[in-house]
Amino acid sequence: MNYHRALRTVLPLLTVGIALCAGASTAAEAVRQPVRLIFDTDLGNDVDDAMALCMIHALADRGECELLAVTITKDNPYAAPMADLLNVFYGRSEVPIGMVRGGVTPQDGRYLRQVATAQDEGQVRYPRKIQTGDDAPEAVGVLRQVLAAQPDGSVVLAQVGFSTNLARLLDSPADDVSPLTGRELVQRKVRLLSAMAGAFGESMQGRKEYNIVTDVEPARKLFAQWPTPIVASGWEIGNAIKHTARSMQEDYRYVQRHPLVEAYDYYRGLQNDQPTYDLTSVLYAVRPDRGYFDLSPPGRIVVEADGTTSFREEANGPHRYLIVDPIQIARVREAQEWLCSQPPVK
Ligand SMILES: [Ca+2]
Repeated sequence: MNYHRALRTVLPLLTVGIALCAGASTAAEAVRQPVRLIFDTDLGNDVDDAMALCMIHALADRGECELLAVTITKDNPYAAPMADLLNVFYGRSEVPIGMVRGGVTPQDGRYLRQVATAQDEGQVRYPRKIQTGDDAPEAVGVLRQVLAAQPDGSVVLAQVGFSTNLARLLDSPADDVSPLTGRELVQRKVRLLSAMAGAFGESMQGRKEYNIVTDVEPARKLFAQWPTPIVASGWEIGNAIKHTARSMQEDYRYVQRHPLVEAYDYYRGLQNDQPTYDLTSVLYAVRPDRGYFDLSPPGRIVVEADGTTSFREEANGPHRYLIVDPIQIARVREAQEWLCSQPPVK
């Protein structure tokens, strides 16, 4: 083969190669973009919401996600202050916080008031901007405002409490913030809903999962009408992956007092392991392709009137649920413990 013939043979291959490389690097750039994340939580009913929020801040410090807003479905005056003091602790006091009005579970729970009002020598132990839930704007308005400002198809929502806020968002009409209805806004802006909700698999049949059964009608609406893919982390996932007491005892020594350790101690006790329901939804939302979880086939999750959840396979169905094997359980536990206990960059 003479030189020119060789060149004629090689050049198209080179061109294809360069194009492939360019494509690959564009894809890699896209992967490196932080996940635009909204965290919707019933913070205060269990301590895993607080753990999940700490994990989000660690992932944000690593450039893996951007926390756009925290919206709250627990209607207690100390829930928003708790979210705020964690945001301040991790150097993100600017994150908008939206509060449900007329929501469920108004009771204090075991740690919100204690951590929010803790004092040292007459000074509040964990500074915050929000003194009570009334200081925070209503959640649906916050969701509409934040979503309207984001690029199309870019937002991931992690819902780890009740479906109150997101069901109301679907019903929200066009307003000054956006000419789109809530449903249209979600369809336009949201890429994925990662939800801690339900219980799946044969051994879970008939189980009424807390996030669903505590506010069942919004949950029924959400799973019937939400216009983007949903990946659910069922009760069985977080229950199988226990955060160890040892991590809470040993991994937070970078600071004298840590609001998460205090909350954990009030809620669970530092001698006890803790299921990681909400953490798994956040981990999947930000790192969906790291092999931490397997996914069910596509299908449809249906919430029954009694709060049980069922799943039926359906080609191109919009819903899936997480599955873990023993090796994944160990990997996820380790990742979650490191992320939760990662010192703030601020
Ligand atoms: Ca929760």
